[in-house]
Amino acid sequence: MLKPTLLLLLLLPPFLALTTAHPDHNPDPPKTWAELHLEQEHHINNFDPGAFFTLHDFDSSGTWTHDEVLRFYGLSQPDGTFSEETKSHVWRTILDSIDSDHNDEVSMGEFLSFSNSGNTLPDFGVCIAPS
Ligand SMILES: [Ca+2]
Ligand SMILES: [Ca+2]
Repeated sequence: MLKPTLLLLLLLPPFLALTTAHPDHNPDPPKTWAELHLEQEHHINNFDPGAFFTLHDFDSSGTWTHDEVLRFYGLSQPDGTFSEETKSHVWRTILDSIDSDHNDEVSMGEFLSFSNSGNTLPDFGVCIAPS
């Protein structure tokens, strides 16, 4: 049987690692674009695909359309910051990877099966939109 002090020593290292870690140092695997987006834009720290979908279905239609996807990627500024080519590339990439029934919209079911297969939304390097 272990003595209490030995037990404490065995438990100590992970505890120390947690408490002494520098706040800016993140030992977790790199976050996905969607996780970062939720944190930075919506202050939500636990990624949930269903919640993510609903949050960005701006008109509550049950699907993501071209405009909604461009909007949450921060590409919908009217000032011409992003070229039509970039926008179309983003939209085609999303459709190609998620729109399994090819109706040019992304449904909640399509996004959930995309996420549940271990896929994450691509980072196009165009976000995060300035607040
Ligand atoms: Ca919608
Ligand atoms: Ca679809």
